Amino acid sequence: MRNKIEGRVISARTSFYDVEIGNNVLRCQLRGVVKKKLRSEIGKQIYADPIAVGDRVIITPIDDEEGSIEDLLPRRTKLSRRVPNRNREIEQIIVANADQAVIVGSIHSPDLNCRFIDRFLILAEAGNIDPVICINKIDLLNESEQRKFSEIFQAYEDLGYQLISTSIHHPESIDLLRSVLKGKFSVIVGSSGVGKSSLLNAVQPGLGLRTNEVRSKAKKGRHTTTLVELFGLEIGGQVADTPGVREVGLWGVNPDYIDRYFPEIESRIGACKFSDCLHLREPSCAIIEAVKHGEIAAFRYESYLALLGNN
Ligand SMILES: Nc1nc2c(ncn2[C@@H]2O[C@H](COP(=O)(O)OP(=O)(O)OP(=O)(O)O)[C@@H](O)[C@H]2O)c(=O)[nH]1
Ligand SMILES: [Mg+2]
Ligand SMILES: [Zn+2]
Repeated sequence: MRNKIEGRVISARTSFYDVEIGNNVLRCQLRGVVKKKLRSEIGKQIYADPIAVGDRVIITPIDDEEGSIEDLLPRRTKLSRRVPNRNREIEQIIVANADQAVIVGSIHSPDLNCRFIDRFLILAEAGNIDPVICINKIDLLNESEQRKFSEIFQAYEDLGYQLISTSIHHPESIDLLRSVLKGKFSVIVGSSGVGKSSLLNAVQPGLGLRTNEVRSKAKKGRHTTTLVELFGLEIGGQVADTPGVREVGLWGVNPDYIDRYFPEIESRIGACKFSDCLHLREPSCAIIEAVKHGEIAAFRYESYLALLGNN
Protein backbone atom coordinates (compact mmCIF):
# COMPACT_ATOMS: atom_id res chain seq x y z
CA MET A 1 0.00 0.00 0.00
CA ARG A 2 1.32 3.42 -0.98
CA ASN A 3 1.68 6.28 1.46
CA LYS A 4 -0.92 8.98 1.70
CA ILE A 5 0.40 12.42 0.85
CA GLU A 6 -0.87 15.96 0.95
CA GLY A 7 -1.24 18.05 -2.16
CA ARG A 8 -3.05 21.05 -3.57
CA VAL A 9 -5.70 21.07 -6.27
CA ILE A 10 -4.59 23.28 -9.17
CA SER A 11 -7.41 22.52 -11.58
CA ALA A 12 -10.80 20.89 -11.12
CA ARG A 13 -12.91 19.31 -13.84
CA THR A 14 -15.61 17.66 -11.69
CA SER A 15 -14.58 14.11 -12.54
CA PHE A 16 -10.84 14.62 -12.23
CA TYR A 17 -8.52 16.99 -10.47
CA ASP A 18 -4.90 17.98 -11.03
CA VAL A 19 -3.15 17.82 -7.68
CA GLU A 20 0.25 19.40 -7.16
CA ILE A 21 2.65 17.62 -4.86
CA GLY A 22 5.97 19.42 -4.72
CA ASN A 23 7.08 19.71 -8.34
CA ASN A 24 4.82 16.90 -9.50
CA VAL A 25 1.25 17.01 -10.73
CA LEU A 26 -0.96 13.94 -10.45
CA ARG A 27 -4.29 13.53 -12.15
CA CYS A 28 -6.67 12.35 -9.43
CA GLN A 29 -10.19 11.11 -9.11
CA LEU A 30 -12.33 11.70 -6.07
CA ARG A 31 -13.15 8.38 -4.45
CA GLY A 32 -16.88 7.68 -4.36
CA VAL A 33 -16.93 7.20 -0.59
CA VAL A 34 -15.16 10.54 -0.13
CA LYS A 35 -17.66 12.30 -2.36
CA LYS A 36 -20.49 10.79 -0.35
CA LYS A 37 -18.87 11.77 2.92
CA LEU A 38 -18.34 15.35 1.80
CA ARG A 39 -21.92 15.69 0.75
CA SER A 40 -23.31 14.23 3.96
CA GLU A 41 -21.04 16.43 6.10
CA ILE A 42 -22.34 19.44 4.31
CA GLY A 43 -25.92 18.37 4.95
CA LYS A 44 -28.49 19.89 2.69
CA GLN A 45 -26.15 22.05 0.68
CA ILE A 46 -25.67 20.89 -2.86
CA TYR A 47 -22.31 21.58 -4.38
CA ALA A 48 -21.57 22.15 -8.02
CA ASP A 49 -18.32 20.37 -7.12
CA PRO A 50 -17.31 19.55 -3.54
CA ILE A 51 -13.60 20.08 -4.31
CA ALA A 52 -12.26 23.37 -5.61
CA VAL A 53 -9.00 24.78 -6.94
CA GLY A 54 -6.84 25.71 -3.96
CA ASP A 55 -8.12 22.87 -1.82
CA ARG A 56 -5.62 20.87 0.19
CA VAL A 57 -6.29 17.18 -0.18
CA ILE A 58 -4.87 13.86 0.98
CA ILE A 59 -4.20 11.55 -1.92
CA THR A 60 -2.92 8.04 -2.54
CA PRO A 61 -0.73 7.88 -5.64
CA ILE A 62 -1.59 5.06 -8.06
CA ASP A 63 1.47 5.55 -10.27
CA ASP A 64 3.66 8.46 -11.40
CA GLU A 65 0.77 10.17 -13.13
CA GLU A 66 -2.40 9.26 -11.31
CA GLY A 67 -3.81 9.13 -7.83
CA SER A 68 -7.01 9.16 -5.88
CA ILE A 69 -8.29 11.78 -3.45
CA GLU A 70 -8.91 10.28 -0.02
CA ASP A 71 -9.77 13.32 2.03
CA LEU A 72 -10.28 17.08 1.98
CA LEU A 73 -8.47 19.21 4.56
CA PRO A 74 -10.30 22.10 6.26
CA ARG A 75 -10.47 25.35 4.27
CA ARG A 76 -8.99 28.54 5.64
CA THR A 77 -11.04 30.74 3.31
CA LYS A 78 -13.32 30.27 0.34
CA LEU A 79 -14.80 32.36 -2.40
CA SER A 80 -18.22 30.95 -3.24
CA ARG A 81 -21.15 32.10 -5.25
CA ARG A 82 -24.62 30.81 -5.83
CA VAL A 83 -24.70 29.40 -9.34
CA PRO A 84 -27.56 30.49 -11.53
CA ASN A 85 -30.22 27.87 -11.00
CA ARG A 86 -33.86 28.66 -10.54
CA ASN A 87 -34.88 25.63 -8.58
CA ARG A 88 -32.09 24.79 -6.23
CA GLU A 89 -29.52 26.43 -4.03
CA ILE A 90 -26.22 25.38 -5.49
CA GLU A 91 -22.90 26.55 -4.14
CA GLN A 92 -19.99 26.95 -6.49
CA ILE A 93 -16.69 27.28 -4.69
CA ILE A 94 -14.69 29.41 -7.10
CA VAL A 95 -11.51 28.94 -5.13
CA ALA A 96 -10.49 27.68 -1.69
CA ASN A 97 -7.79 29.00 0.63
CA ALA A 98 -7.01 32.19 -1.30
CA ASP A 99 -5.63 35.19 0.63
CA GLN A 100 -7.07 37.85 -1.60
CA ALA A 101 -9.58 38.36 -4.39
CA VAL A 102 -8.67 40.78 -7.16
CA ILE A 103 -12.05 42.00 -8.37
CA VAL A 104 -11.64 43.28 -11.92
CA GLY A 105 -13.93 45.66 -13.78
CA SER A 106 -13.18 47.59 -16.95
CA ILE A 107 -13.81 51.20 -17.90
CA HIS A 108 -15.40 50.17 -21.21
CA SER A 109 -15.88 47.00 -23.25
CA PRO A 110 -17.61 45.93 -21.08
CA ASP A 111 -18.70 49.06 -19.20
CA LEU A 112 -17.88 49.28 -15.52
CA ASN A 113 -20.44 47.36 -13.48
CA CYS A 114 -20.24 48.51 -9.86
CA ARG A 115 -22.98 46.13 -8.78
CA PHE A 116 -20.77 43.24 -9.75
CA ILE A 117 -17.91 44.71 -7.81
CA ASP A 118 -20.11 45.29 -4.77
CA ARG A 119 -21.38 41.72 -4.87
CA PHE A 120 -17.86 40.33 -5.07
CA LEU A 121 -16.85 42.56 -2.15
CA ILE A 122 -19.60 40.88 -0.12
CA LEU A 123 -18.59 37.37 -1.23
CA ALA A 124 -14.96 38.08 -0.33
CA GLU A 125 -15.92 39.30 3.12
CA ALA A 126 -18.24 36.33 3.66
CA GLY A 127 -15.41 33.99 2.65
CA ASN A 128 -12.75 35.67 4.80
CA ILE A 129 -10.74 36.91 1.81
CA ASP A 130 -9.17 40.36 1.43
CA PRO A 131 -10.58 42.19 -1.59
CA VAL A 132 -8.63 44.40 -4.00
CA ILE A 133 -10.60 46.31 -6.64
CA CYS A 134 -8.84 46.52 -9.99
CA ILE A 135 -10.26 48.84 -12.67
CA ASN A 136 -8.74 47.81 -15.97
CA LYS A 137 -8.59 49.31 -19.48
CA ILE A 138 -7.85 52.71 -17.99
CA ASP A 139 -6.39 53.62 -21.43
CA LEU A 140 -9.99 53.74 -22.71
CA LEU A 141 -10.90 56.52 -20.29
CA ASN A 142 -11.68 59.72 -22.15
CA GLU A 143 -11.43 63.15 -20.69
CA SER A 144 -15.16 63.82 -20.32
CA GLU A 145 -15.56 60.76 -18.11
CA GLN A 146 -12.63 61.47 -15.88
CA ARG A 147 -14.68 63.08 -13.15
CA LYS A 148 -17.36 60.38 -13.03
CA PHE A 149 -14.77 57.64 -12.63
CA SER A 150 -12.63 59.44 -10.10
CA GLU A 151 -15.72 59.90 -7.94
CA ILE A 152 -16.39 56.17 -8.09
CA PHE A 153 -12.76 55.34 -7.28
CA GLN A 154 -12.75 57.82 -4.41
CA ALA A 155 -15.95 56.35 -2.98
CA TYR A 156 -14.36 52.91 -2.72
CA GLU A 157 -11.14 54.29 -1.27
CA ASP A 158 -13.06 56.30 1.31
CA LEU A 159 -14.68 53.05 2.42
CA GLY A 160 -11.23 51.60 3.04
CA TYR A 161 -11.08 49.30 0.02
CA GLN A 162 -7.80 48.97 -1.83
CA LEU A 163 -8.28 50.07 -5.45
CA ILE A 164 -5.84 50.06 -8.34
CA SER A 165 -6.40 51.16 -11.92
CA THR A 166 -4.60 49.27 -14.65
CA SER A 167 -4.07 48.92 -18.35
CA ILE A 168 -2.14 46.29 -20.24
CA HIS A 169 -0.77 49.27 -22.20
CA HIS A 170 0.59 51.02 -19.09
CA PRO A 171 3.58 49.05 -17.80
CA GLU A 172 3.78 50.98 -14.51
CA SER A 173 0.24 49.87 -13.65
CA ILE A 174 1.27 46.26 -14.27
CA ASP A 175 4.16 46.78 -11.84
CA LEU A 176 1.59 47.91 -9.30
CA LEU A 177 -0.55 44.82 -9.89
CA ARG A 178 2.57 42.67 -9.60
CA SER A 179 3.30 44.16 -6.19
CA VAL A 180 -0.28 43.44 -5.11
CA LEU A 181 0.02 39.79 -6.18
CA LYS A 182 3.54 39.18 -4.89
CA GLY A 183 3.84 36.47 -2.25
CA LYS A 184 0.10 35.90 -1.93
CA PHE A 185 -2.43 33.39 -3.14
CA SER A 186 -4.86 35.49 -5.17
CA VAL A 187 -7.95 34.77 -7.19
CA ILE A 188 -8.86 37.08 -10.04
CA VAL A 189 -12.59 37.50 -10.73
CA GLY A 190 -14.96 39.64 -12.79
CA SER A 191 -17.19 39.65 -15.87
CA SER A 192 -16.05 38.10 -19.11
CA GLY A 193 -13.87 40.36 -21.22
CA VAL A 194 -12.68 42.76 -18.52
CA GLY A 195 -9.12 41.54 -19.14
CA LYS A 196 -8.37 39.13 -16.30
CA SER A 197 -6.25 36.76 -18.39
CA SER A 198 -4.63 39.65 -20.29
CA LEU A 199 -3.54 41.22 -17.01
CA LEU A 200 -2.02 37.97 -15.80
CA ASN A 201 -0.19 37.52 -19.11
CA ALA A 202 1.21 41.03 -18.64
CA VAL A 203 2.22 40.33 -15.05
CA GLN A 204 4.05 37.21 -16.14
CA PRO A 205 4.90 37.06 -19.84
CA GLY A 206 5.12 33.40 -20.72
CA LEU A 207 1.97 32.34 -18.92
CA GLY A 208 0.32 32.27 -22.34
CA LEU A 209 -3.28 32.38 -21.12
CA ARG A 210 -5.84 32.51 -23.87
CA THR A 211 -7.49 35.91 -24.34
CA ASN A 212 -10.03 37.10 -26.83
CA GLU A 213 -11.52 40.15 -28.48
CA VAL A 214 -14.68 41.40 -26.84
CA ARG A 215 -17.56 40.95 -29.27
CA SER A 216 -18.14 44.44 -30.56
CA LYS A 217 -21.92 44.22 -30.93
CA ALA A 218 -22.93 43.33 -27.41
CA LYS A 219 -19.64 44.52 -25.89
CA LYS A 220 -19.72 41.37 -23.86
CA GLY A 221 -16.87 38.96 -23.41
CA ARG A 222 -16.95 35.54 -24.97
CA HIS A 223 -15.98 33.49 -21.95
CA THR A 224 -12.53 32.75 -23.19
CA THR A 225 -11.32 31.26 -19.92
CA THR A 226 -13.47 28.25 -19.15
CA LEU A 227 -11.84 26.72 -16.09
CA VAL A 228 -10.37 27.98 -12.86
CA GLU A 229 -6.64 27.39 -13.02
CA LEU A 230 -3.89 28.04 -10.54
CA PHE A 231 -0.46 29.36 -11.53
CA GLY A 232 2.75 29.92 -9.63
CA LEU A 233 4.23 33.40 -9.95
CA GLU A 234 7.94 33.91 -10.53
CA ILE A 235 7.84 36.84 -8.09
CA GLY A 236 6.40 34.50 -5.44
CA GLY A 237 2.80 33.64 -4.76
CA GLN A 238 0.08 31.98 -6.79
CA VAL A 239 -2.84 33.28 -8.76
CA ALA A 240 -6.02 31.60 -9.95
CA ASP A 241 -7.48 32.84 -13.22
CA THR A 242 -11.23 32.27 -13.42
CA PRO A 243 -13.87 32.32 -16.15
CA GLY A 244 -15.90 35.52 -16.37
CA VAL A 245 -19.28 35.31 -14.69
CA ARG A 246 -22.63 36.54 -15.94
CA GLU A 247 -24.16 36.62 -12.50
CA VAL A 248 -22.78 36.99 -9.03
CA GLY A 249 -25.28 35.22 -6.80
CA LEU A 250 -24.68 35.67 -3.09
CA TRP A 251 -23.74 32.66 -1.03
CA GLY A 252 -23.05 32.34 2.68
CA VAL A 253 -24.68 35.70 3.33
CA ASN A 254 -27.78 36.10 5.48
CA PRO A 255 -30.23 38.03 3.29
CA ASP A 256 -31.62 39.78 6.38
CA TYR A 257 -28.25 41.33 7.09
CA ILE A 258 -27.12 42.56 3.68
CA ASP A 259 -26.71 46.03 5.21
CA ARG A 260 -23.89 44.74 7.45
CA TYR A 261 -21.77 44.13 4.35
CA PHE A 262 -21.89 47.78 3.29
CA PRO A 263 -19.49 49.54 5.68
CA GLU A 264 -21.11 52.94 5.09
CA ILE A 265 -24.54 51.52 5.99
CA GLU A 266 -23.31 49.27 8.78
CA SER A 267 -21.70 52.17 10.62
CA ARG A 268 -24.99 54.14 10.61
CA ILE A 269 -27.52 51.39 11.39
CA GLY A 270 -27.87 52.44 15.04
CA ALA A 271 -28.98 55.91 13.98
CA CYS A 272 -32.13 54.71 12.16
CA LYS A 273 -35.40 55.15 14.06
CA PHE A 274 -36.43 51.51 13.67
CA SER A 275 -34.03 48.76 14.68
CA ASP A 276 -35.28 46.55 11.82
CA CYS A 277 -35.04 49.40 9.29
CA LEU A 278 -34.40 48.14 5.75
CA HIS A 279 -33.47 51.69 4.62
CA LEU A 280 -36.05 51.63 1.85
CA ARG A 281 -38.50 54.41 2.70
CA GLU A 282 -38.86 54.18 6.46
CA PRO A 283 -39.21 57.48 8.33
CA SER A 284 -36.10 58.83 10.08
CA CYS A 285 -33.76 56.48 8.26
CA ALA A 286 -30.14 57.54 8.75
CA ILE A 287 -29.12 55.82 5.53
CA ILE A 288 -31.62 57.62 3.29
CA GLU A 289 -30.56 60.90 4.95
CA ALA A 290 -26.89 60.16 4.32
CA VAL A 291 -27.60 59.38 0.65
CA LYS A 292 -29.52 62.66 0.33
CA HIS A 293 -26.60 64.60 1.76
CA GLY A 294 -24.07 62.85 -0.45
CA GLU A 295 -22.40 61.13 2.49
CA ILE A 296 -23.21 57.75 0.98
CA ALA A 297 -22.53 57.36 -2.74
CA ALA A 298 -25.80 56.95 -4.65
CA PHE A 299 -24.41 54.08 -6.73
CA ARG A 300 -23.56 52.10 -3.59
CA TYR A 301 -27.05 52.63 -2.17
CA GLU A 302 -28.48 51.44 -5.50
CA SER A 303 -26.32 48.31 -5.26
CA TYR A 304 -27.78 47.70 -1.83
CA LEU A 305 -31.36 48.17 -3.08
CA ALA A 306 -30.73 45.81 -6.00
CA LEU A 307 -29.51 43.14 -3.59
CA LEU A 308 -32.55 43.53 -1.35
CA GLY A 309 -34.77 43.00 -4.37
CA ASN A 310 -33.02 39.80 -5.28
CA ASN A 311 -33.16 38.05 -1.97
N1 LIG B 1 -7.76 48.62 -24.37
C1 LIG B 1 -7.51 47.63 -23.53
N2 LIG B 1 -7.90 46.36 -23.85
C2 LIG B 1 -7.64 45.37 -22.96
C3 LIG B 1 -6.97 45.60 -21.74
N3 LIG B 1 -6.87 44.42 -21.08
C4 LIG B 1 -7.44 43.51 -21.87
N4 LIG B 1 -7.91 44.04 -23.00
C5 LIG B 1 -8.59 43.34 -24.12
O1 LIG B 1 -9.84 42.85 -23.65
C6 LIG B 1 -10.17 41.64 -24.33
C7 LIG B 1 -10.58 40.58 -23.35
O2 LIG B 1 -9.47 40.21 -22.54
P1 LIG B 1 -9.37 38.82 -21.77
O3 LIG B 1 -8.09 38.88 -21.02
O4 LIG B 1 -9.62 37.66 -22.65
O5 LIG B 1 -10.61 38.96 -20.75
P2 LIG B 1 -11.02 37.97 -19.57
O6 LIG B 1 -11.47 38.82 -18.42
O7 LIG B 1 -9.93 37.01 -19.27
O8 LIG B 1 -12.29 37.21 -20.19
P3 LIG B 1 -12.87 35.74 -19.84
O9 LIG B 1 -11.73 34.78 -19.89
O10 LIG B 1 -13.88 35.50 -20.91
O11 LIG B 1 -13.49 35.85 -18.48
C8 LIG B 1 -8.95 41.28 -25.17
O12 LIG B 1 -9.19 41.68 -26.50
C9 LIG B 1 -7.84 42.10 -24.56
O13 LIG B 1 -6.83 42.46 -25.48
C10 LIG B 1 -6.55 46.95 -21.45
O14 LIG B 1 -5.97 47.28 -20.42
N5 LIG B 1 -6.87 47.91 -22.37
MG1 LIG C 1 -9.85 34.96 -19.29
ZN1 LIG D 1 -32.56 52.93 7.87
